[in-house]
Amino acid sequence: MTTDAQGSVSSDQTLAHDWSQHGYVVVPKLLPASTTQRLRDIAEDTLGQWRHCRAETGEPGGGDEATSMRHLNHPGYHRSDPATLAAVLSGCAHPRILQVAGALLEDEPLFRCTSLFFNPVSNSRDGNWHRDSQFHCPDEDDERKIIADGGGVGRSIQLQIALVPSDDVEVVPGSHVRWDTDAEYAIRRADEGRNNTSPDMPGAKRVDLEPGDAVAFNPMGLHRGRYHTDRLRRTLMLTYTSASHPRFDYFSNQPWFDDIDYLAGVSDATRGFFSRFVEQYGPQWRTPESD
Ligand SMILES: O=C(O)CCC(=O)C(=O)O
Ligand SMILES: [Fe+2]
Repeated sequence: MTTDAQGSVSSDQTLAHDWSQHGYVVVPKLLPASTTQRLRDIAEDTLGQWRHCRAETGEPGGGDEATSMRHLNHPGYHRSDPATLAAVLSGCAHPRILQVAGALLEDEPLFRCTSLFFNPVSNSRDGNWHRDSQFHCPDEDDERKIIADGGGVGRSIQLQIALVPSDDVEVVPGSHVRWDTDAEYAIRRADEGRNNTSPDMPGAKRVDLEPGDAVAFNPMGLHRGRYHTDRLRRTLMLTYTSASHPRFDYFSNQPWFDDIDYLAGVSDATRGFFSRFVEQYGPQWRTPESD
């Protein structure tokens, strides 16, 4: 990225253009090598803890086939070294990341959650082609409507940062703003998803990332991951919504932000960024129904 103001503005415009056109953008070298390495070390340690004891439940996080975990910023993973929590939170509020997220959303980015994708220990498999909309609206007509209304463009971004080299994500460029073609539908939804791991998705594009590179994709477009035991995967995913489209659910329900010391180790700018998250969702996680 260029550092002068004008260059930076025009590259952000290109990002925003590509995002609305293709539903995804790759940002090479989004994070410096030292930050990426630090986050990789923390992710490794957090994953080890999660396998043994998931901070949210006190139970083992997942078996050998697991491929993702959420909420790496839960304080339970950082009791022995609070500096690791500050590093994760500072990563989420990294100025360059917020600049990219703001350019894509064309709005103030609101924090949503942290996730880690990793290779399983057993059961290699290619992921299911999907649109995340199919999880929110099992009714196909509702889903069609969301996509026809613009695929939620500008509402949410999933920013995946490779902590080790990765070409595990595939997308179908442009699919975020239109319904499936017959061939796509036959893979994604037909026959109750029997063909949804097909390698023959037309127009599929595999995204190649080096450590510190990122891909942001619109989860309403067609996409999938890959989970092979022999391909090391450590991808940190930071999710943001547009501040005007908040969504309260498992991902944004993070009552630990109310702990008095939770933001103690971070800069004023990082604290300011998360204060908007707490303002938005705190009233909901403080009501008994959100448990
Ligand atoms: O990166 C992956 O493995 C899949 C991610 C995905 O489908 C999602 O976060 O919506
Ligand atoms: Fe997805």
